[in-house]
Amino acid sequence: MRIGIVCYPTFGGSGVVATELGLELSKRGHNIHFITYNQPVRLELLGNNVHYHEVNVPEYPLFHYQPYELALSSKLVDMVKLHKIEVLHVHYAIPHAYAAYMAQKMLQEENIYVPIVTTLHGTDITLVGSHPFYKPAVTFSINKSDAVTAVSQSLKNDTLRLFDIKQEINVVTNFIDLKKFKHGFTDCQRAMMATDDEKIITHISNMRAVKRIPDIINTFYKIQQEIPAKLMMVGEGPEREPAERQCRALGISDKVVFFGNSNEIDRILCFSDLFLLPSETESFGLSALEAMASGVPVISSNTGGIPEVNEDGFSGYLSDVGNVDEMSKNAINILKDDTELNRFKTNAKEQAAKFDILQIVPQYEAIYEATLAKCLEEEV
Ligand code: GMT
Repeated sequence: MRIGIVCYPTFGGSGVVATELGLELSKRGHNIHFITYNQPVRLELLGNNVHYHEVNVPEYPLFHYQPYELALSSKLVDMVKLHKIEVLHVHYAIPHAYAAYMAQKMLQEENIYVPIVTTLHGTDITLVGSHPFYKPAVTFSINKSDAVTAVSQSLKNDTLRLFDIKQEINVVTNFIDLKKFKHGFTDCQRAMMATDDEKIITHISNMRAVKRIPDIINTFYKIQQEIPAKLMMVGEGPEREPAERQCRALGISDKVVFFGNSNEIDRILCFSDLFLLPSETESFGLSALEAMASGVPVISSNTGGIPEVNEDGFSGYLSDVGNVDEMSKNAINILKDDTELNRFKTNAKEQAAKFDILQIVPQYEAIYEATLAKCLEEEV
């Protein structure tokens, strides 16, 4: 199948999922066309059946806002025609589902029908999409998609609660390429980050308010009072600077490393003992799944789709949003005893195995096939 994938090319989870999906589909013989404004960060290798088409939005001084949706829909029209793309799979509803619908309409004028599969990822529904500024357009473009998927049951429920949806929503969970983690890093170089008696605690995100970065620092502050530890903060975002200030105020700057964005997530997870994800809302928590696949237990909030990923008392612990006391107690319980820590590490791997890419990608293939078949049937 020739599949066009539209996504954000950044370090955010939706872009990572879209890229890993495209790469796996290409290994399964499909022809993949990534159409976005930059080469996706996890897309290192282009080849015979993995292509990248850049969407350019030339600056024009008249425009206060440069019209990306317009440029994207025009590019989609051109790429569908040029490469005979059969399905467009758009990740994150805003503005991708909307732009894809416009492209579909333009192509219909030339008697070409390209079905649209929209995958909802989280904040496109829970934070941004449900804002009155965007809601009519988001509702419209979800309803006009030929197939819709959500990355967790919780996100499906939120979508049905927040929008007037006439479409069926299929839950296709996020996934992990277990092979990569099995044969991942063995040479962690842990000694570069901490002494033998120190535990390593990690957080990875785009450091927006929704991630509750102050809770991470406060949880770590309590942990390090009981157990020698270091905190690895990975990612960039508006909450990074305030977090650095918070560490200085608490006198723990020498125990906290801010990495910025990193393409070496597997190396960092390889030397981590515990992962923190206390988010306000989280449709899935891909970063927690990546941690678990590396054998790192997760201390998280119990919000949104996280309980579908992290099993309380097995792969880690879940607490109410903001309950820093409980999160730090749970963390200390896991970290203080090596037998307990190793049990949680093994469990985390076992839990992650439920989300193996090999189980999930066929679900997307089946959706593409069913959507194409339905469109062909309607044409006849
Ligand atoms: O919030 C992020 O970290 C980025 C955002 C995105 O769309 O890039 O993540 C959302 O999609 C991820 C992939 O499906 C999910 O794992 C995240 O839970 C979700 N974020 C939120 O719901 C806050």
